Amino acid sequence: MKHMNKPVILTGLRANNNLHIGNYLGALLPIIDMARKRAGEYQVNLFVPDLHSFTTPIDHSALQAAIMQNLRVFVAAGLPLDNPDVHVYRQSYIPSHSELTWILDCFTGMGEMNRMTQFKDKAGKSQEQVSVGLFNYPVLMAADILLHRASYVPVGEDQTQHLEFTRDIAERLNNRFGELFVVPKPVQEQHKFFGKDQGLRIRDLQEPSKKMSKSEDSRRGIIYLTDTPGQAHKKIMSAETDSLGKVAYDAGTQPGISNLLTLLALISGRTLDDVQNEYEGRTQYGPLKTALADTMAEFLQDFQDKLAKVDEKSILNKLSVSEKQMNEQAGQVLLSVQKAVGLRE
Ligand code: AQP
Repeated sequence: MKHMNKPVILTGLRANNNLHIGNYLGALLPIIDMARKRAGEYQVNLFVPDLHSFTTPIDHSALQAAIMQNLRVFVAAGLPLDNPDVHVYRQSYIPSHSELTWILDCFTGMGEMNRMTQFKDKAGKSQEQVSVGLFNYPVLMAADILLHRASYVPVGEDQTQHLEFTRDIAERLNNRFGELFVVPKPVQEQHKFFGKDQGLRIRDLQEPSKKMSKSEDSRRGIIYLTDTPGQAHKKIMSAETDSLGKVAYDAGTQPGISNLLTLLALISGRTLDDVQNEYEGRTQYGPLKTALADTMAEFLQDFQDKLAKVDEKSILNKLSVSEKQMNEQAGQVLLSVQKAVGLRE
């Protein structure tokens, strides 16, 4: 199979816990929007990075179910499985991901990985078991992107540094060995492509100074896609705000309120400007919370109705086609790298 010539948009979501609204808005919605609206112009790869799933400790007996749940979420969120330009796969079913990671590892400096702030954050949280896998995972992420020649990678703001690293390592090997990799677009260009000014960071509702995160304990601060509409409503109504008593968008001084404005805009499909015009300057926070809580409850009801109707058989069929195609496509890139570094004739 020849390389497909369409630019590739790619993203993945770990199956290590229930997905939350930050995962949905930061990574899933942008790629699914592209898959639905601009089908034909791009190749769209949405995958489950199952090898990434246990960089932090998990219940391994639940991994298979979590992988299938992620795939069902992709479909409920609108991924068009019948589009031949859309590919859905599990990372560990494409062994080239692991092989390229090893090769890239040997061209990556310890210092580079040491600078990754996400590692520092996560290692700080799970002191007891910080694995080499967690330290190394940006390299696996780079392999995920480079093997499929992806130009656009919708991810949340927390992954920006890893994307920069992917560009660096791709350029490093291209400079040394010739044009092996498509270098993903610079981050600002990516934001523009997905219609944003900057990377998205949805914040924890209880601790708005932090990002909403799957592995946080503060379950009251996280809206899971599997929360009942009633649970989500309650969480939003009890979201932490501030005592300034005036609605304004300023993530520095009013992170809680800014988070609610951002969520309302994204969930209702309105622009942030529009939502700001409606709420800024108001002295009560209740109406903003109620509007978001109602909109979120409606969104979750609709999403979960769709999730209940997802047909697993169509997912399994798609996986078997995509995994075969992606093994061929990724295998070609891996072979060119193996030749460049002297592993193959
Ligand atoms: N709060 C967030 N706001 C916007 N985007 C976010 N993402 C994660 N949190 C937010 C994006 O979702 C994708 C999922 O990546 P992942 O499954 O590899 O998980 P992660 O990056 O480790 O983040 P999580 O889901 O919150 O898990 P933990 O608890 O491990 O930190 C990525 O594109 C990410 O940017």
